Amino acid sequence: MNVKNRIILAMDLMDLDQAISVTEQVSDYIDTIKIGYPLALSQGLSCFSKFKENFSFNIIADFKVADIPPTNEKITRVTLDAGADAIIVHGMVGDDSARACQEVAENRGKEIILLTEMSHPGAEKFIKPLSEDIARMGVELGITNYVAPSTRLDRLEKIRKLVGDDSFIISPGVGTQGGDPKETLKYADAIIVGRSIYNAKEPENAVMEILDGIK
Ligand code: FNU
Repeated sequence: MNVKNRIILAMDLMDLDQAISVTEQVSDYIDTIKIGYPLALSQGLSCFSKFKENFSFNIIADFKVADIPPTNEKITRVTLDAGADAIIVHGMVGDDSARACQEVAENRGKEIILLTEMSHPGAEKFIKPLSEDIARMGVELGITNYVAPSTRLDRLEKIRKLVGDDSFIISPGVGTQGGDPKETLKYADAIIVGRSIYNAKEPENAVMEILDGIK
């Protein structure tokens, strides 16, 4: 995975025109966008092709796929065939469910990204105690892309150690959730940033400030 300037834009605005307009304002600095349920459920999966038409960006579908293998297979197939280049998959549902997504992606020359530990406070209770095992499972499955939190750097560092330096870690929680871009990039390959960019008065300046900070 290659991410320009190590910043992934989390586009959770729910109006397509607004989402495209904000993305346009930062398109000199960004080439990877993460689209999740807020935009995809409001606008339909066709929003992937709309973004592809407007920008030559890589699209990560943040659908946190977490179902039985046959359902995971269908969700991954329809998402990747709609134009996403990669899909985020929950690790907590086990290796058979993750493998179902992995097979679909591999058949299409696309990628899955395994979610190990989430960034919000509630993740401490159930996901955090499991996240190291989830990372180990990912390594056993040969998965090379991971999501790990920027809000708990000790956990991000631990997950980096488990998945190895050759794996690609993308890290949400930067900015509004409290994570620091530069510190996060000591362990992650790219940061995921949403509200601090798309809610900024001047999204381009917000990106440039982050870029200054991570130099
Ligand atoms: P922002 N996201 C997250 N934490 O925040 N996919 C996770 O553990 C995770 C995510 C997403 O806070 C979240 O849904 F696995 O506005 C949102 O799209 O910068 C983005 O990352 C963070 O947005």
